[in-house]
Amino acid sequence: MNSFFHLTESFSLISSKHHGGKCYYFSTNKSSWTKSRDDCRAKGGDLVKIDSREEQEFLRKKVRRIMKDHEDKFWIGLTDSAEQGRWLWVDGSPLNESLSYWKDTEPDNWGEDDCVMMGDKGDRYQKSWSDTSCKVSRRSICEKPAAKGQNKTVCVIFL
Ligand SMILES: [Ca+2]
Ligand SMILES: [Ca+2]
Repeated sequence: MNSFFHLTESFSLISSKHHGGKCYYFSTNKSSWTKSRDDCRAKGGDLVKIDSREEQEFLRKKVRRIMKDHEDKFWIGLTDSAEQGRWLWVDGSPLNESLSYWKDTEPDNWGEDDCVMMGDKGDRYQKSWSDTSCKVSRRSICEKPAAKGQNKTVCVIFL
């Protein structure tokens, strides 16, 4: 795939003055959290930041469909590597507690887990995040704002 975003399903883009559209790339290869982030940035995006319940639901359902097995989870752009327990998104903003979707026993910092992955094949509920070692190779979700004229993208507008 040469293009950043390849078409895996179609979404209708609806213009809105107040909400920007977002495009996502779900990687097929697996890398560490840092390498995954570098790869997203090299493509003009970054690891995904989840800003709303709608976005969490969209991503959770999408990931559940494309996970190959229960361990096939995806990196998102959230880490506490700078300071234990202080969760920051890749843009430097702190995690909003009301928009946190940790699984029930997470985050547990087990083995000094500092990076966040999402995905649960069997989960019918909203919570799907876990902290885990940043060094493990996983698939990842890149995000960038929707641009005009992008046709072959996985883009969605949250109204
Ligand atoms: Ca940690
Ligand atoms: Ca954990």
